[in-house]
Amino acid sequence: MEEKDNNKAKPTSVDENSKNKQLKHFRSDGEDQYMTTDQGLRVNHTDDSLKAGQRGPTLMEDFHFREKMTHLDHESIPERVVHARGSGAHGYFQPYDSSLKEFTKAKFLTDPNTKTPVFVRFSTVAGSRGSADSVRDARGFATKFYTEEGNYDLVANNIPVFFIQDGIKFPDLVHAVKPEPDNEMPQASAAHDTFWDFISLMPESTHMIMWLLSDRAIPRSFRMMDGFGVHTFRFINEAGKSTFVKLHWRAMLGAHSLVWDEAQKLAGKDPDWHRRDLWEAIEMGDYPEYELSVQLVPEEDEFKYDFDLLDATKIIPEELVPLRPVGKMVLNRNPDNFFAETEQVAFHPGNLVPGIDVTNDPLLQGRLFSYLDTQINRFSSINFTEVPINRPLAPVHNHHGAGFMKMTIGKGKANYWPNSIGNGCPMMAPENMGGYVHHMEKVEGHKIRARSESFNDHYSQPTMFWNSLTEAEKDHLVSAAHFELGKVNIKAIRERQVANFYRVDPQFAALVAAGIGIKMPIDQDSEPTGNFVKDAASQKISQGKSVTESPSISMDKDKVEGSKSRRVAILIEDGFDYNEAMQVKEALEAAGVHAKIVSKVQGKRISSTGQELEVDMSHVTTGSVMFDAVYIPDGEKSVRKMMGMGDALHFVAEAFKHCKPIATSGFGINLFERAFVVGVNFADKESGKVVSHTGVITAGANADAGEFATKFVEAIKKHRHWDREKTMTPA
Ligand code: HDE
Repeated sequence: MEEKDNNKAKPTSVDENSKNKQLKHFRSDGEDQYMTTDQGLRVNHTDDSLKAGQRGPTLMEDFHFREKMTHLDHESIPERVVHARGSGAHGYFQPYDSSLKEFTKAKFLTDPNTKTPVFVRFSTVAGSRGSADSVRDARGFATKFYTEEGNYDLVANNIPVFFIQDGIKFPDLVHAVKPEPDNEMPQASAAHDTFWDFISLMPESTHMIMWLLSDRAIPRSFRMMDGFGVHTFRFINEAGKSTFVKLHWRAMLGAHSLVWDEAQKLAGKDPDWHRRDLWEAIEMGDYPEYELSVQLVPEEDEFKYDFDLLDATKIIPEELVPLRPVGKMVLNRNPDNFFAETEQVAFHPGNLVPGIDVTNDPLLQGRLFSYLDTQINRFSSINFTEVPINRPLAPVHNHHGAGFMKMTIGKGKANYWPNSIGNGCPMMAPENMGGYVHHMEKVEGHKIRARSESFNDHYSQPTMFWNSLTEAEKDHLVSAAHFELGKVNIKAIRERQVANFYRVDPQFAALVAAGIGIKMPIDQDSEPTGNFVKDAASQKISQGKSVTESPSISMDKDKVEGSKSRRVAILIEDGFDYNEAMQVKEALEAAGVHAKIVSKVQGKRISSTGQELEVDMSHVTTGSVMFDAVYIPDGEKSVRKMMGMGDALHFVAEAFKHCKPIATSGFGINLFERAFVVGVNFADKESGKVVSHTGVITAGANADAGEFATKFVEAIKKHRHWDREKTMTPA
């Protein structure tokens, strides 16, 4: 067929607002409008059904009642089989420069003048739609880029490796981690027998398990976690040259975590913790930002490493291939409607644009089938791509047929290719007109159901992971293992997992064993399961490059410090020191910190000098776990009241236990003492000194409030003060 060159065939131009403008056509807010039926008929009465007599039965002919009720009855769709619990936001992505052109022809990655609209959905993996946000789990971090060349989806997680190496094991993994089939327990938790039974029989999961037991699996906020494409993909440049690539999001606020005790309490105090944090941050203008960076590996280096680039249980340590920054994503708009946008958004790692292609990673290959398939289950229709949030900005023309809820009205007779009746349209796009051409790769081999031996080393990288952590991070990981395996009833499973950990590091295994009733030494004879095959690739890989430690793995060593958008509770009762409280509050706000006044009950509190201050939250509605730091202003009467108040003492003791910055001055130091703030140097109560020790800031009654506030902000910037864990007595 002859190609047609007309204006319609030109690529759409996309800017930051393009998706918003497209969505505008679908929005309806009902403001100043009459209520109508779905047929547009104005409704005159919606409080009573149509009856045969005032006390008579409802009539079948009440079309308004039937329509209203039927809608409610059909208001749900199947939740995602995994990643059911999620939260979304709109924003844009912009590359820093065009330097990536050398490697990829993807325009949205190489044109610094284009802000490509994005929609991001963050999620947990195991829990149902209504489960708590703060559970221990990997987090999904899926981004849809509405590029001028079509939608590109980067469907990532906040952990750079995965449990399994081949997609065919995914159903087993998901069954094992989900609530057990007989009693549907536990919800949103991997701490149960079936999960650890499977994991302990799957040595390839060991690396992911190390990450899952680490603080990465309990992020402080979606805004404070990194994202990883996990698989090795390919970039393709204009000349058709391929380069292997790993894609990473780095949170500009740094990656920070909760502590486990806090995470569990948050699940009760505020199950929407991450969702609320994301929503409020965007509403307040604290837009979450992430830097996209890549690790590039030339094709010639495919076999240079001692792991296989196609094995999704391995990272490429940054020490071997450094991160190269590409651009920045900003999330600046909350959705208008959760269901229409966040629930209906449908991602697929196979949504690619020219310049990006997949590899033979067998996990990725499995995903390429699953995502489209699962959307058809969720939407009961192949036409989910026409739902506003999923529509590309690039025009869509093809001969796809009908199906449930077809929105587009295809014109003309020719719904097949080739055709002459429709002038050969829509036509094929040559590569230089944006037509997607798959990278040509030579593939040869026996048809075989097996795993390459180059995937066979399950322990070197978990050992590297362990070696890379700080002492505090190691402690947290061991405690996490005590919790997760402590909930496993069958001792043989616990033993088997300890045996796996022994291969990672004998000392680590011993620390875990000591907390879960397993005696060391354990039997070391069991061989990893799996069906491994030696192939050419594995022969070459065994000579490769590796590192035994990768500091960038550690959140603590790689810490980005900052106070912006942190939350501080200011605890007061009547008689607080107004001047000091206001000075500190202003200093906090100047540092981008959000301060909330917390008191026993809501209403106004009166200071020692007669000023009134409105309370934001009462003790029953909040808790220390909902804040990053706590401050108690001086004021003898206020402090004395709190010293006799369990809620206030618990607030301070718990924040201290969770290694958060806590600050007080003058008489407030008495409160700290009563709240068992121990192992810490305090300022002399009557002095003019400020003392900052392990994130506990105390000031004498005559100290300078400015200096006090500055030291407090410095401590907040550090996030958590893990050094405190060694000295304190738990509250
Ligand atoms: Fe997914 N995954 N996955 N996954 N995944 C889904 O698709 C699947 C994997 C990820 O916010 C499902 O629409 C298979 C790795 C995210 O809507 C499903 C395999 C990574 C989301 C599915 C994997 C992910 C999903 C469920 C192994 C990180 C949420 C609902 C072969 C790189 C997207 C849906 C959203 C969702 C399949 C492994 C990330 C069933 C078969 C590795 C962020 O299709």
